Amino acid sequence: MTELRFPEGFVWGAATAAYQIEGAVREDGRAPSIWDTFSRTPGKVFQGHTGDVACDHYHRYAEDVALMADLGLRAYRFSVAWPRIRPDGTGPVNPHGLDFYDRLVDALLHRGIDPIVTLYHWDLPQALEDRGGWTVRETAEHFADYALAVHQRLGDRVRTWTTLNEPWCSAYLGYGNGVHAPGRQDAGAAFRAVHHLLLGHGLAARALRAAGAEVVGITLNLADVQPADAGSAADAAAVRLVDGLQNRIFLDPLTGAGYPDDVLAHVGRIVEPDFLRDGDEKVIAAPLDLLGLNYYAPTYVAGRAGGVGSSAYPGTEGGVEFLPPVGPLTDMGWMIEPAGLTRLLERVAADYPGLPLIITENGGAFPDRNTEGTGWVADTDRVAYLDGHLRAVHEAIARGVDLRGYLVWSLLDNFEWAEGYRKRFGIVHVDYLTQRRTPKESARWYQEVISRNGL
Ligand code: PNW
Repeated sequence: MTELRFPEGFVWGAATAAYQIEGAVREDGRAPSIWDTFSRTPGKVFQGHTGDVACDHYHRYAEDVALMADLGLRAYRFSVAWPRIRPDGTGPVNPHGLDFYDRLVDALLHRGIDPIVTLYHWDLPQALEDRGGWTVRETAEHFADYALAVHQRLGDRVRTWTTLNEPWCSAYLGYGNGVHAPGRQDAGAAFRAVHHLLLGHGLAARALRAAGAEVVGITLNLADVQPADAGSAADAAAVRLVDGLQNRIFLDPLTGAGYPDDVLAHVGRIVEPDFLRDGDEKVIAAPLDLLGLNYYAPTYVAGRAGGVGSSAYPGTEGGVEFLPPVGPLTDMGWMIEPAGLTRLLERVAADYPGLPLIITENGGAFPDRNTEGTGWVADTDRVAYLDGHLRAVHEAIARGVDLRGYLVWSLLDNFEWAEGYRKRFGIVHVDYLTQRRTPKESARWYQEVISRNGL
């Protein structure tokens, strides 16, 4: 294969999220989040798994940072647990919660690893959910207050701040179909949540900027939506609807264009949009320095009367058919299609020009082999997945997309939300009985990619 080199200064890193790795859910003043509550609710998470211990990263962060340094990571994306910082959501800031991230940031900087902070990766304080969660406006205001508290402590050392991770998941899976915490099943609530998440982003972005944050961004899980039949008008209409619900509903208001008319009309058929207020769109359009994209798999749809639709896309029932994924698939049952990443990057760059992009998550769940005794974890499938997607990334850059970096999901095997620990995304294997970390073949491969700045 021809050698592919990446641009000078391309950011190579890995990503994680607080609830998925930290454990220590009752330590140093942390209060429950919606994921503590949800994971304790029978039937919600595979075999009742919880994040109580997870990778015990809260206690083993120093070892984990050493591992990152060994792999040569230039950047590490982690999330701050809101319930550690403001345990009851509205009361005083908990300095002990901030202490942990203080230590983590220092450890990263000591190793020359650039910290990329995510302020919200789904662990809303339960106390705020009890007051209505993301369906109420106050949560957006509390989020901005919390963001500022974190910035006050870490802002002298952290350059890059992202507000939300994947608000699509928080809103549609958390409030729409209930597959994620808080497990509500109400399409109207999902759209309320979309708006308040965006508003929270805007308020926090403004506050962070005013406090001197250098780079302010957000991470979205945009979809590469493709028609079953490229010549079909019905399929094109289905693509437009799903694209509206997953991509344009976030991208358009974030970039100053406001909510698209077709999306507003669709939402208006499901819920009275009394939560939209004058001036909100201006807040949401706070200047962005960076847009993080998470990409795993493409979405193929057809427009079909009576199509079953998807509970994850309110209002698609009866008109849209989501095509079953076709192989090869990951352990999540997600299609492996690197070309979708190139298409997505080119589309975002074309329709929302001038916005620097970074891949904040990409990776695959695969079963590991040969973990016994040898100290070697063979994950050839993951190496192939990452290699294919990095080639796709390189192609997008070659076509002119302003892509600044790539963060693999994930550094460690971890708590994969409703799937619990049975799905492994890590480039480093975690033995949950001993908490032993073993870099997989993919970690060694990635180390090589980073050191050569290329494939
Ligand atoms: C993302 N979907 O979640 C999250 O940001 C990570 O925390 C997670 O571990 C990773 O991707 C792998 O799942 C998603 O149903 C969860 O489309 C579900 C979906 C997409 C992303």
